[in-house]
Amino acid sequence: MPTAIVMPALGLTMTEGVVQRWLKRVGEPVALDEPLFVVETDKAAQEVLAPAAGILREILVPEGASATVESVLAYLAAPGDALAPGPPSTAPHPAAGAAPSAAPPPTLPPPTPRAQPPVGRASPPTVSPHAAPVGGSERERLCWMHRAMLRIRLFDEQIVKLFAGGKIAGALHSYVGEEAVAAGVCARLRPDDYIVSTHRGHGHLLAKGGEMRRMMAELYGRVDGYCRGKGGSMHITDVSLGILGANGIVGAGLPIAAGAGTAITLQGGDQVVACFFGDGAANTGAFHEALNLAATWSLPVVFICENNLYAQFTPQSMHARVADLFGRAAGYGLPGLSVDGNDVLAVAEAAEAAVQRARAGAGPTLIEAKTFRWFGHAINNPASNIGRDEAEIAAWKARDPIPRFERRLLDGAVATQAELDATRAAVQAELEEAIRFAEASPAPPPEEALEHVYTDLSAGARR
Ligand SMILES: Cc1ncc(C[n+]2csc(CCOP(=O)(O)OP(=O)(O)O)c2C)c(N)n1
Ligand SMILES: [Mg+2]
Repeated sequence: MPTAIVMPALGLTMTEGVVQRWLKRVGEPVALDEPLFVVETDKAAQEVLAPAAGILREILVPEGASATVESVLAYLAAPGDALAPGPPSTAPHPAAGAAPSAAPPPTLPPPTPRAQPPVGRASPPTVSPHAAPVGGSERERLCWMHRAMLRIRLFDEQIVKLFAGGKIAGALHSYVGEEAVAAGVCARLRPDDYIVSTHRGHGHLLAKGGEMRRMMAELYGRVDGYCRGKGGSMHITDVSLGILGANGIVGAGLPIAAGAGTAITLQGGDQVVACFFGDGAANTGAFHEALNLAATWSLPVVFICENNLYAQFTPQSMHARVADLFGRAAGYGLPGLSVDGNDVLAVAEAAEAAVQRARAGAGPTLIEAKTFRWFGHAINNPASNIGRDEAEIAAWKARDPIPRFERRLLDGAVATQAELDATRAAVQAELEEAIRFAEASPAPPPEEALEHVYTDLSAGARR
């Protein structure tokens, strides 16, 4: 059976696009996920990947012509089928004419396995050199996790010093101690998967493949920052990396993750949304609504509760009757589990199963990662360090996820001490370059202050 290649929807508002260029000629072999053609919309030009391997058999829409979303542009013949005579089947693509409606339906169709990427799937967003390797060897993946944790740790320790030295200002919530959660989860995500983050957003961003230099420039409030210096760590966003935003409103990320999961489902995509939030957020109404919706509609979301035992200054025993928050999943009919959030391998293993489940259309999972933050709630609020239990902090520092993992890498002969040292030195060099980059970047002009507040969805909105 030939595979129909259709015009993909590259955005929620896209109705048609122009085939700017075919990257293969009729008769040429095409590999799965190989760039096949370039689509131009009113916003950008984007490569589209082949949804299957085969031979490009027929092009129906020539270069320069436009076509509506979901209309058939070409056919790919299966490799063994390539020379079979006769026209390809003219049966419409299953999704043709079934463009998603603007409002979500009351119920979504039952989950369908998503092992095959949808026809016409757009190419993934930017693939960062810092993102977790897709494929590759197990050693590569383990070394990536080590490097990812070090990038977060060194960056975070540095920004605490920069804040103390008056170089950066504003709200600053340290993620030191919790690195294994971001690194373990992001180790199992693809570049085109999404994350939704919290007020400790810089750690998640770095783990998803963000650049230190642009994150640093953001904290310096400079134009080369991810949000042109106007977001800080608490609102950091880069959609091209799949980072749908950090959020200063506790719990507010969960419905955004459910919304993104709904969009993926309606568009027939196979991406997954990883939603990070804290133990405090697990007490908000948004947590319960999002879990219920995601379970009911089998949305491709992995909920990761970073249980660092405190919500701001309040210990968990004072804000919840239960010690294990993952048990709340049962109330909504999704699997819940708890992992040692200071063990990056345990986190990655739990994430792997949850991501696979979500990608296969089987629905969401709640992972509770028990961990601890070494600093008080907010660096900009020194009072948040007062009255902390020093013995408790020392006990958690003894379980520091980074030396623990380094020991495992050494014991398992995955890396030598010299290699671990080299990684640390490379991360340190990246950090120093990031500071130079941020300090050289100009401040945004004052007249930009009200720009980028709204999207341009309506004509009257300010861009
Ligand atoms: C809706 C809302 N309520 C209260 C706050 C004030 N606040 C900021 S962080 C925080 C605690 C969050 O705790 P948790 O979810 O456990 O995240 P953690 O800081 O431990 O990472 C609170 C109450 C807020 N930002 N938003
Ligand atoms: Mg907490």
